[in-house]
Amino acid sequence: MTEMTASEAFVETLVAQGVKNVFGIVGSAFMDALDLFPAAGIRFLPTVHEQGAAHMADGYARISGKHGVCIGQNGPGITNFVTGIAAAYWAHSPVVAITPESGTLSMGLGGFQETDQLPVFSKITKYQGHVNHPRRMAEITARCFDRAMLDLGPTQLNIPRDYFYANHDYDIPEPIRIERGAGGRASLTQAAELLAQAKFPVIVAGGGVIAADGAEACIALAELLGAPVVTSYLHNDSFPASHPLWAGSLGYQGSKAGMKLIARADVVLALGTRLGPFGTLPQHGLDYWPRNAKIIQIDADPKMLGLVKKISVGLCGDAGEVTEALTEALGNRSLAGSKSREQRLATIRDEKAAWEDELTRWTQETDDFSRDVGSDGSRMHPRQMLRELEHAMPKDAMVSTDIGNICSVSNSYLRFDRPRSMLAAMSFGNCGYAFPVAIGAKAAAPERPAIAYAGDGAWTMSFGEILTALRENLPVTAVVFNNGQWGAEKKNQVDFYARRFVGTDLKNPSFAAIARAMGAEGQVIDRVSDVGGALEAACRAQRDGKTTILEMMVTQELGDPFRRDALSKPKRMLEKYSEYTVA
Ligand SMILES: Cc1ncc(C[n+]2csc(CCOP(=O)(O)OP(=O)(O)O)c2C)c(N)n1
Ligand SMILES: [Mg+2]
Repeated sequence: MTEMTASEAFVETLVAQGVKNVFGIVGSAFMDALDLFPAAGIRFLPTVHEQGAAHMADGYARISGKHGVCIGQNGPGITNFVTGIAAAYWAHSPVVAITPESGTLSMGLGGFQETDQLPVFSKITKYQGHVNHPRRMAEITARCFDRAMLDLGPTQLNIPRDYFYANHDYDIPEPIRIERGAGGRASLTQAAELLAQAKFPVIVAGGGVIAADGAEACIALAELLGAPVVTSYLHNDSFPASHPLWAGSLGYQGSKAGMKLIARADVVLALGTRLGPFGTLPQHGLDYWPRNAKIIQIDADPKMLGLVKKISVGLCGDAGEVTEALTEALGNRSLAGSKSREQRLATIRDEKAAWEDELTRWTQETDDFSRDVGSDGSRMHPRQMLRELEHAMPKDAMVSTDIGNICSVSNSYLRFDRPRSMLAAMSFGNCGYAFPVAIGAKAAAPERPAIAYAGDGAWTMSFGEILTALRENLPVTAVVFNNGQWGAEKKNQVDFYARRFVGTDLKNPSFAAIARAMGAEGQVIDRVSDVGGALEAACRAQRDGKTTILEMMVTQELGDPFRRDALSKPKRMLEKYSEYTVA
């Protein structure tokens, strides 16, 4: 035990947990601790908005595999975190949100910047630590960091602001990191048995493979089985796209090849994925989920096992270690799928070739609305632009994607060879996600190009963070799809509301000019032939510290909608609304 102030105990615990970067906006509530950050070797990265800080912490965590940390002023600074923390929750990011609170002596009196901060985060955190006595500062701080890693998700560290000022004897806890292990023995044997009997095994590689650094193990097992590997929704980086067994991603705007292959599976090995409902919905008119297949599911969180899809065997463990154990267990068994291995490899090749061919020919959308609005010759067809971006993408790029129609269509064109490369808004699906996340990613890996894809609507929610990229020397590239509309939502009005557009048209300024005015590089691109070169140049410019906004002028055509499953044809009962149906 050493006598120190609570601020010192807090900062020393951060140091013990390996914290090097903290995102946030300055506030009196934690200034006594903030004052020590430089001496403790912790960089404070001021952002434009606390939502941006939470997203940056998320991007930082997902790229580095370490904690992402954000902090803000009690009350409004903390409520500004909410969307970012909710997104991190569904991305399984070990983010620690440090939330200084009103002082204990005024709490409940409705003083200044007061709100009850624990209920706000209760459903979007894995653990909430409340420092209920200054003497517990180090203990509870450490627990929030330990639990974020243990449960892989955000935790909240709530600290009454007056508690920074005490002094006591403190022990700074060592971080607790547990080995998750390879799951139960009996279940492993059962799983190995099912895989050995499988005639057409298919692997779904999810975020758990990335979190466990289990990509190599996944490749080894896939090769042993001769099994195609599909990646789970928006985890396109969980299996290398250049590998012959890669079959692309499931879910919205995913790979038809992957969907057709998994439809044929008799055994599915779901590795580190909760098989989320949105990520397994029918797509491209394909209801591909193999209802009669045996499903083996592996997840670090036992509560995910069998939650969404019916399973035959559930294994709670580390996706990498379970996979290694399965490979070992299968090493000395004969595999029923061996006989058809060559045939299966040929099927994988054929399905992939057919899908690539279809993507190459799919240069524009062909529904009536897209035909009506897609012929503006001064603008690019989104799919052609996305294909060019794909071809020009640097090998080591980190790409974050927002929520929107074009960002979603990009799913088919985003391929990666290394894990920790794709950062999408995942199942929380908030607009305004991608750009701050790319800045956080850059802080974690300054040597890699960081690229954000964002629609124009989402961009206007987030472009203020250009200032953070510039001020903190975290150069990134934003690719902004300027189609003058909240396209993804407009698509619903096209399909269900007879093109009655309410609130979906956007009148835009020049985003490139705004970027330049803010001190970044800004470029307008309206020819497909310029796309690849512009992306390459912008990524190169990151090495010279330059942040570039590429404003892509695209037509208003729209790909398939997000939620065909969730909308119904409008029904009207009142006479005055009788015309408000589908034409
Ligand atoms: C914070 C937030 N607000 C609203 C929505 C609903 N929403 C989903 S997609 C979308 C439109 C996105 O438009 P844009 O960013 O311009 O991309 P586009 O669809 O035009 O490609 C909206 C408003 C959301 N997902 N998140
Ligand atoms: Mg748009």
